[in-house]
Amino acid sequence: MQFLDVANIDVVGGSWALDERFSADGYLFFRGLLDKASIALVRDAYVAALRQRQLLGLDSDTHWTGNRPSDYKSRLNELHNDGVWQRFVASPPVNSVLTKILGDEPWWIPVSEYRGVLPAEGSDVRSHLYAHQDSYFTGKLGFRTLWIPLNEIDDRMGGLALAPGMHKRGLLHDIANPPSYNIPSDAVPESAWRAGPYSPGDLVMFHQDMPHSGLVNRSDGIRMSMDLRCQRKSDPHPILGTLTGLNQNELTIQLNSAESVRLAVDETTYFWNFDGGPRLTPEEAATVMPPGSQIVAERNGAVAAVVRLNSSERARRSFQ
Ligand SMILES: O=C(O)CCC(=O)C(=O)O
Repeated sequence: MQFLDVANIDVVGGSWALDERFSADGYLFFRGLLDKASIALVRDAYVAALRQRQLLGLDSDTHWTGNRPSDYKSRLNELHNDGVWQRFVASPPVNSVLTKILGDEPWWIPVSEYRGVLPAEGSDVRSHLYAHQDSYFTGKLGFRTLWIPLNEIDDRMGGLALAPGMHKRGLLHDIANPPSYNIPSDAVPESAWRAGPYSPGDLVMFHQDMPHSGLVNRSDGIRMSMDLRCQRKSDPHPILGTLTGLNQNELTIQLNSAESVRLAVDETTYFWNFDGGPRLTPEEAATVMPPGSQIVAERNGAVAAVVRLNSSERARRSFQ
C-alpha cells in the first residue's frame, strides 16, 4: 500500500493553504506534530487499562499477553469516565497546534474512541477491518476526524488507511444492502488506499466523508490509537444536549442552558449509538435511547441524524 502524503504546518499561506489541501485530498497528515508528553499521558492511561484487562502484562507496554476476551471490541470504553481526551486537547501545546491548523480554536464534538486493536487471529485473511465513512453513521455534523496513533505502528501492526480524494464521491455505503449497508469492496479500488507507518506525535486529520478503515494487526503488539472529532469554533455547531422526548413526529432536546429544542422527525431521520452498530429508525431508537440520553443532532428542520453519546460525556461537555 502506498504512503499518505505528509503536510507541513508551516506552509506558506498557513491555515488557508492547509484548507485548500484538505478540500482537495480529504486529509492532512502531519508527522511528529503533537506534544510528546501529552501523548505519553494518554498512552499511560491505555497501558493501565490494558493491564487491568490482562491484555498487557507488567513486562511490556506493547506486547499482547494472548488473552482474547470474547466481549472485547477493540475499545477501552472505561477511559470515557476519566476525561482522557478532554485533558489531552486542553493541554496548551496541543490546543495551540490545532488552532494553527484550523485558523481558529477547535470546538469538540464529544464523539471519540479509545482503540486498542489486538493482533488478528491466524484465520483472519482480511486486510481491512471495516471500510466506512464517518458521516454515514453520524450524519453531516460538519466535523473533521483526528486519528492519533499512540504507539509505533508499522505496516505489520496496520494502522489507518484512507482513500484520498474519494470523500468527493458521495455516500459509498450500499443503502440497498441491509442490515450492515457496507461499502462494497469494488467501490474503493485496492490501489486507492494509502496508509502510514505512524509514530506517537503524528496526526491524521480527515474529512467526515472520507472512506477509511483500520488495517488488520499482524504484529504481536496491541495497536493503540484515539480518534476525536472537531470543528472550528466559528463553524455552525450541531445540537448537543439531553434527549427528553421522542415520538414518531418529533424529538425534544434539552440544552445545557436548560432551554429546549424541538426537532421534526421524518422518514429520512436515523439514530446511531456511539459505541457502534447499524443506523436505527426512530422506533428502534425509542427502545435503546431512553430519556436522559446525551445526544448530538444535526441542526436541521427535519433531523437526519442523532448520535447517542457515551453517558459519561455529559459532565465533560461543560468543558467546551
Ligand atoms: O483505528 C481504526 O482501526 C479505525 C479508525 C476509524 O475508523 C475512525 O477513526 O473513524
